[in-house]
Amino acid sequence: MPKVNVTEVVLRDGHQSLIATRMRTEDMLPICGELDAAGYWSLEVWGGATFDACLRFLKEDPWERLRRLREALPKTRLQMLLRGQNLLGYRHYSDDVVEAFVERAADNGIDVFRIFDALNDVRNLETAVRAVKRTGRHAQGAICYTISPVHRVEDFVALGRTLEEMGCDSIVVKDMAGLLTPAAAAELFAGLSEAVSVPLALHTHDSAGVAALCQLKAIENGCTHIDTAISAFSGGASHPCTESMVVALEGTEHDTGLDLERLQRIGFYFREVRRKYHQFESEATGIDTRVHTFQVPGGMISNLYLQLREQGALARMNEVLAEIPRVREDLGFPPLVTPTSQIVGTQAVLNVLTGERYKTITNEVKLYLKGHYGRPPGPVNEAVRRQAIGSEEPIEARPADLLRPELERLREEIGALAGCAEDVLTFAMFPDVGRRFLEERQAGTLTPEPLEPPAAPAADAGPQAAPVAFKVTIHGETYEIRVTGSGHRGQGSRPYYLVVDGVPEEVLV
Ligand code: PYR
Repeated sequence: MPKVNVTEVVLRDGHQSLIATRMRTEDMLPICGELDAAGYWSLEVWGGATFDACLRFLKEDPWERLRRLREALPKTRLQMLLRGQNLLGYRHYSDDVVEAFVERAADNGIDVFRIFDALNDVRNLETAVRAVKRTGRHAQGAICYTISPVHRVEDFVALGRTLEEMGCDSIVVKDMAGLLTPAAAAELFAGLSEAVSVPLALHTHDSAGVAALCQLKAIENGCTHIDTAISAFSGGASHPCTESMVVALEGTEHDTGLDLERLQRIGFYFREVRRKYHQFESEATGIDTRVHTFQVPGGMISNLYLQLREQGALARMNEVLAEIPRVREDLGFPPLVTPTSQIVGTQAVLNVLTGERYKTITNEVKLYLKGHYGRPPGPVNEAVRRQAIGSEEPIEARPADLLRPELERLREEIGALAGCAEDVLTFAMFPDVGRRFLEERQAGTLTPEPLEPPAAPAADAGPQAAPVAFKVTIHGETYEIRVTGSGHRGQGSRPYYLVVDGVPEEVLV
């Protein structure tokens, strides 16, 4: 038995973090034979943003994707990321929708449900965990890791104990922003492994470039399951590299037991796949330690970048980054993950662009302050709360207790467009996008967003194919280079005249 079990995330979080969740099923299926034979503990293949991206951009039925992956991956556990009572959407759904969703996901092929709540409010996990246990599948409870004056190691350890008491089969530390440091990982896992007896996993992003070090320290302190992404989709906003972790642990008491050569073949396959999606490459692909300055996850920085660019306000980026921790503090230090990252990020943008903090307050911030997302981790700013919701008292109840069963109404509303229970759930989670998808499917007009022609692989460039524009990274700095002179590759030391950041330079090749 391998001492450290590996969950491969390339088919979910790897491409969600690096190419805006755009990988199509057609690029997953050809490599499934190798993935299935690799001996992974599980493959994360579904959930998170993949469901939305399938409907909105790829025009694929996410349920059909799951069934096809299940068929192509008969031996390996299939895993999904579930946003607790938010399922795969951005608001709370009623319990009957959560129960039906879990039941259908299990029936279509999910073995392991990783369940988190952005506020670590366990009341938002209860229904999903119970529903998973009813199906007999593996319920993995998540601790959303963050740093703040109200998040102490002992609180995370206590949360771990609660998750175990709720019946979770394992517990994952979900470091979605890549905020862990090796020392913090060691302390946290030492505490958790003393407090609970279920297996412990670590999911961390490499935004600051220290994720592999964190995994090693976690493993040395009782973590037995790690999430990694195959090389082509690893690093930066994504995860530690699978092959590297296998090499690092090989021959030690923590050996993963995975076959490196097979992983290398898988890595090369995905290298080619990634080229196809070059138009979606995130701004936050590389290492960015600003996550430790602003506690802003890499994916959120790239979203903000796009939002501000669209509004011609890119120059305000640093002000927005500085505003995010202030809004977060006003809201009682929520961990930044879906949906709180969107709630805090949008309010921070408004606070900066309107020129006055909280002049305009989003509906989501109002709902948050009314308690409809759950209990904030720390005290909220009373003045902001008054400004947002006046004298209204926040609710004390579990938010979903205020929601009436809605499945029957949704079934009636979508009517004949839904061919099965799965279609009703698609509509339940995404009323607009889901309905449009079902209508287009019925009309036979589903058309995926177009892909730009692939970037030519280096091997395709023949000896005469001198590039006219390319990027060069020197000591970590990337230069846009345009060739302005003449010359042919392979002709000894003829000079190329390059423009490096606007300055022509002569280089010998
Ligand atoms: C998601 O909710 O999609 C994350 O990856 C956290």
